[in-house]
Amino acid sequence: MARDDGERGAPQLGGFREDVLAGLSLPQKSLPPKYFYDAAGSRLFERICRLREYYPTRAELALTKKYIREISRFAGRGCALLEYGSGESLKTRLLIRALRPSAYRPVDISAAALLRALGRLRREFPWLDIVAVAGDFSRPLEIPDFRGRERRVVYFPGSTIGNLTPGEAQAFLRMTRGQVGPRGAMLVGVDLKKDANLLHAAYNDARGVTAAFNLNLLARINRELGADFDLKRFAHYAFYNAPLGRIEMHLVSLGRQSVGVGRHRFGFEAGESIHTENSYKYSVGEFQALAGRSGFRGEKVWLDRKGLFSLHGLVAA
Ligand code: AVJ
Repeated sequence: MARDDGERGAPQLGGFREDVLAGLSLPQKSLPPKYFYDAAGSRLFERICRLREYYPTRAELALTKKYIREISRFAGRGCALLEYGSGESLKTRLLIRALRPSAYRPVDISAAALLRALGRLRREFPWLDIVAVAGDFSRPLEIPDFRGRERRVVYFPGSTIGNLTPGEAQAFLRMTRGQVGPRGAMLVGVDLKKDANLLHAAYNDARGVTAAFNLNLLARINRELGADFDLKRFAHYAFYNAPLGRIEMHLVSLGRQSVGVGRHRFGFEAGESIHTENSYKYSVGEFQALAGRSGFRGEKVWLDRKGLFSLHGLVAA
């Protein structure tokens, strides 16, 4: 299990406190989206996935169901399966049923979400060798018993890769290419470029669940780092930045104010924002080109019926 990022005390390189202090000190204040997923945030994200406006989850599930046989054939039955950002592992259950992997290694930053999923998976697949890894996959992680004789396949669904800049995504794919080796493969879920109004609605739902998810980051900083963010004085703001091909989420200060985080203070002008997330969207060609610069070759791509979401089958080049 990975170390506790919420731990108080001695500064840790890249820990929650250090990342928050560093992010709030930047000219454009920003916070890493991986910190959304404490227990409350993971539950809010699961609610987002059920929203009418949030099409990615449904589209990816639909295409996975529709093409499950082809997807399994691509990955190869009996492979060793590593999953990044497994969360609820909903689509994974379909995949495991069809693929019958020899081993399954779910990795997620939220130990709470991982534990909930783990109980279910163990009950549903008593024959499967599962070791869960709670950790941050933005850095190389030691995965127990992953390098056997079987073909190694990494499953990275949900368009989590959209949180990375294209440069970071390329580095991440390169690292994964090293992990799966020359016979390995990768299945990556990637949200597609589409009408900006549809994108906008998906990140500005009528019920305000996405707003609550975004604001929970400040609540978490209050809870874990002894900060005094007034949640009523920040507002959720999400828009599609077309030139950069990404949704940006921000928390906008509703007035001039100052916020304490431990012994530190941060000033906010009215309208000043904290950039909390990027969610990059790719055309099929754009993503295949990115994979091609990362030691992979795009061999397969599956889309849902409406062409909203893509699942890429990449093989080591
Ligand atoms: C989990 C990163 C894929 O970018 O759509 C959902 C997170 N943020 N609504 C996304 C998210 C706001 C989601 N990812």
